[in-house]
Amino acid sequence: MLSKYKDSIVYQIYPRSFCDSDGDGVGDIRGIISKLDYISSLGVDVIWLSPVYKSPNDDNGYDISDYKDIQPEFGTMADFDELLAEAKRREIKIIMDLVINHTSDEHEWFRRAKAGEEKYKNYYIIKKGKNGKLPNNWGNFFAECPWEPFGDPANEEYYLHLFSKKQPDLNWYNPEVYDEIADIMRFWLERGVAGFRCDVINVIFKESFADGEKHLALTGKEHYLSTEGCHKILQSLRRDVMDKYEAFTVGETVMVDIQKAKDLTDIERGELDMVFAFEHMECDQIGVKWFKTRFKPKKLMKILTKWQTGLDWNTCYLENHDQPRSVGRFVDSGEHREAGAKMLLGLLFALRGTTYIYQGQEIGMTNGAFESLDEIMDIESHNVDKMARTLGIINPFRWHLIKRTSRDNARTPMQWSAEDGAGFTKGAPWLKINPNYKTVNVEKEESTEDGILSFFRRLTKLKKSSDILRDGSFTEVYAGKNVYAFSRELNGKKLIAVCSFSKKEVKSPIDTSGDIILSNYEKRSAVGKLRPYEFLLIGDSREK
Ligand code: ISL
Repeated sequence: MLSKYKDSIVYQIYPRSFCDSDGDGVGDIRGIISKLDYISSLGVDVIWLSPVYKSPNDDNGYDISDYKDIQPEFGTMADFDELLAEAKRREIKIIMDLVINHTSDEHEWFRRAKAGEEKYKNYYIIKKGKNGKLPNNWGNFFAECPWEPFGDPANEEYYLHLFSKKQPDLNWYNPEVYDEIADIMRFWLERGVAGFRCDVINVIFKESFADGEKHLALTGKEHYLSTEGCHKILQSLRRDVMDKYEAFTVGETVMVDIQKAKDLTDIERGELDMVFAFEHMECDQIGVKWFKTRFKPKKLMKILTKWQTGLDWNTCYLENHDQPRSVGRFVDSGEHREAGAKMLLGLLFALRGTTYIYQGQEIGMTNGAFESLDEIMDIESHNVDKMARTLGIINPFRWHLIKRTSRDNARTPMQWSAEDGAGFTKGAPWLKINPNYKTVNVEKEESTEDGILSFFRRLTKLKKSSDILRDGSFTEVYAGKNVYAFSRELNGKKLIAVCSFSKKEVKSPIDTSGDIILSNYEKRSAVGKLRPYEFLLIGDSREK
């Protein structure tokens, strides 16, 4: 299965922030259609669409109230069908986000459960408290208690929500839940969707509801991370649904190690095509993701090498809608933004695996320029603020923590041009546009021959045409304080990627004298030197 999508380059769209066609300040499907030529010009061939289903929007669409309908702000089912058809015309496939750990509390199933229908109560995880105590001591992903009273408090019943209160977890012990979800998947595959990015898929099956070992966050996780029950469900979904449509699946798998990732993608077992692992995204955190530490490039290199050598096929990504932007996080967003953004893109494409790009990454967009919590919409950030308050963390520190980690950093509207509204909207944007849109935007990049965008296009072309980049093995050549170098090798031919993470010129620890296949600087550097954030892809002349 893997081979079919292995060579794809995937572009993630966060519909709310991509392009607003009707001036209501919210991106929509017609906006996406209007940008398909642009997307096609990037050289990508799959779009991963974050949720567009009907939703009360507590978690921007990851709380679904109707899996078979489109969020009215985003358009209609007819718009969606047109998007599929127009994408197909350009040979672009679309994968949807499949959120099946939980629904919205406004989904009909949950409403009927609340109204007392036993059938639907059994769709969710509802447990009795014990003598005024909660059913267990678990934690939750959004920094709150995962148990919320279900119905009359006197009954001492609680429903489980690993995310927000408005995202009750589904009961995957119930075969009817399985049938409903399989039916929803068929519904979209029949329409022409190519597959799914499966949201937090490795937490769906809770093996036990016993108290968990105490952790700083997510106490109880050992009872639901990548359980045997989850493997079984994935195998059945593949057999009953996915294989029938030759559909593609990439799982968002939180806290997986290499062995778990191998199990989840093992061809014999037949579960997922590939997984998003998070270890490299955790290289600049202490314990939980809201507590950041100084970024040390060597730590990132170590994790990348570990996964490149440990797992045969990785998903290569540095950004998505849940993570701060890579520019500003792994490289400086100031003077050397352009060189840094290009180096990170070069690194991504040179790694072995399927490349995933998040909207705006191709022009080096930076973190949101938020000034206070009032400007942040993300529910997770607001919950973290509450939690930090209860821990007695005072304000300049709370804001510092949220400003750096908020998911809204990556959700600011796409910067298309320097005109008002950044070419994203003619109305009032739902989230503050980064004021740097005047200088960081697609239109400007299009008019610059050697900008980030043209570098990106060269990379997609190269990745598609180079067998070594697509299939070659990975070997680390050097991983120092600021310089990462690795080779890709196939049939005796070799390419070496050199990435400098330093904003100053440094001595090159490795020989860079071979043929330069691609670089983020116009001219060759002086022998033995690497300029700020220099990226080099070198062909080994001895192998030629
Ligand atoms: O901590 C994380 C990874 O280690 C998270 O960023 C994690 O990816 C996330 O909490 C799970 O994300 C997904 O499910 C959420 C939704 O809010 C996110 O946007 C989605 O990507 C609940 O559906």
